Amino acid sequence: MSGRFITLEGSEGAGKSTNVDIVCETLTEAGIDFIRTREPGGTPMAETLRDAMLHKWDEDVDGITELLLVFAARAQHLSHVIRPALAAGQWVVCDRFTDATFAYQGYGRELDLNKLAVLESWVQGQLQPDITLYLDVDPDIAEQRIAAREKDRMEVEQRDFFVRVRQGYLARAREHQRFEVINAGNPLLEVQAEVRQKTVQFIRRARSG
Ligand code: Z5A
Repeated sequence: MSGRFITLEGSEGAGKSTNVDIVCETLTEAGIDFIRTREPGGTPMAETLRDAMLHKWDEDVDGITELLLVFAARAQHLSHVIRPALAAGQWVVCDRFTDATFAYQGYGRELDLNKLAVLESWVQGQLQPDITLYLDVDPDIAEQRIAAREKDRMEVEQRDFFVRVRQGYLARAREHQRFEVINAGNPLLEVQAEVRQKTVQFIRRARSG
């Protein structure tokens, strides 16, 4: 069986970290050889670009700077980690990928979606995730969940920003059949059960096709 590319997406507070664990547990139980990685990041250099992007600078960070940092990190991640793993037949579980760029920089920062699409095609070529588990949650619920933790430069954005981010994800979900939208406003155990079920179904489809 060839490698498969699984991504998880969602706004902060959607429970992404918790549910990436569930996907990985399910793959392990199925005996699948996989790597777990994240964006921005995934290589030492890309992690440095992530730090630069999330750091609370004393100067305003231009939206275009933010966009290019994300794609610079992605180019490095793709060539050093994601493409080699897929070529070796491994599965890749990635915490966020380009759908996050459309949601945060495209819809959140209101940058030109056509320019994002050009960068996407330049950096990734034809490569797209095989399945994207999108954890959808109301921004007000998400805000309550992360209220106690220390916030990075993105997390301190206002509610309107996160409303647009959610609209962006839902627009991507309508456009791409690989999306599985999961109601992450439900209790954690229910969300985890659904993530497990979707992962099992995807493994079955991969094994039969
Ligand atoms: N970013 C970008 O702008 N452009 C891009 O192209 C990419 C990324 C790739 C870092 O991402 C930032 O980069 C992110 C988008 C931007 N910024 N923001 N904002 P990240 O993935 O590292 O950051 P994060 O969204 O903060 O991730 P996280 O911590 O992994 O996510 P989380 O959804 O908050 O997960 P959690 O820690 O599992 O859950 C939060 C809390 O909620 C925790 O206490 C859980 O126990 C609780 N929880 C989770 N699910 C539930 C349910 N169902 N019920 C009740 N409580 C729950």
